[in-house]
Amino acid sequence: MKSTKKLTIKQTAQLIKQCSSIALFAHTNPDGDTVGSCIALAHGLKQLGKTVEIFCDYPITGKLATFDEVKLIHNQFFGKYDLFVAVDCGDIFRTGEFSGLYDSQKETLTIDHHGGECFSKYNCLFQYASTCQIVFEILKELGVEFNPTIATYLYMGLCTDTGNFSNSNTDADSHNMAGELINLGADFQHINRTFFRDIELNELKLHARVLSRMRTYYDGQMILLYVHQADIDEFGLDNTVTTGLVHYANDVVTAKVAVCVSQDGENAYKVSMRGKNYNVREVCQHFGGGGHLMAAGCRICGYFEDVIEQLVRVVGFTI
Ligand SMILES: [Mn+2]
Repeated sequence: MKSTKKLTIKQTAQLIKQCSSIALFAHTNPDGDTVGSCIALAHGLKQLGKTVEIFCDYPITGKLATFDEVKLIHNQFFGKYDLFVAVDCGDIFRTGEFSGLYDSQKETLTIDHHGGECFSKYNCLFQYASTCQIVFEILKELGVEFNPTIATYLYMGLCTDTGNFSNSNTDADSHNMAGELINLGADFQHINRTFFRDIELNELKLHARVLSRMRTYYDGQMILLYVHQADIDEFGLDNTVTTGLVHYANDVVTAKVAVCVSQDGENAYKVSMRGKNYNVREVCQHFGGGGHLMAAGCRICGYFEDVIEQLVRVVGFTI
């Protein structure tokens, strides 16, 4: 068993100060928080004269790929570093293909907000809404001079991990940090538009189709949307487009349980559920899935109409 240590922000800054070359690892299947945190950190640390490289085992695609600085992120590992940092990773497997490499290093540091285990030698863990909030404090402690680029990438993580300041993890701290970042020149309008408004025409067409055939049960307390593979193929999209569809259903005033069923192979369906004062985890556990009380998922095999019927019946036990 390796010895692990939890660090304060001050201790983390001291550790970083002692290192001249640093490798940052964004998590696999990267999101705005891991990418924003890594890029902001890299900028700040380079300012202090350090050699910094960012690695991610996964290609950066979609909206994240529209940002110039993501070109700084490498897919293949190279070089020698004094410190290896896992950014926004709740466990070592989030470093993906780099987990073996990471685990074999002596000097490792996790910077994360998921409330996970200490898997590095040093662990800077705080239960904030985003890792970017921890990075902001570390950079302040290091005396980094903030510029609009650093502020914009920190805002990217803050804004995406809080669901544009609407998820339950949003608090006064996240709003205060947003204010500070805007004062530092963060381009918050560009971030908001890119992540929360911009949509491809064909994706919107898919949404229109999915919404037009919405099904409702139990006097509108259960709202169900579904996507077939053929719909996705017809519009030339990939399967990531189904993420977020469930919110449409959840936004219906009468909805207690929102369901999005999307095809995931032949006779197999991925089910994403949201609840409003309704335990959707219990429903998903019934089908071998899991998640949070109000946001859960599962995978069900069978013919489409049978899958729907089972879902409606199981929700019927508790609604
Ligand atoms: Mn995060």
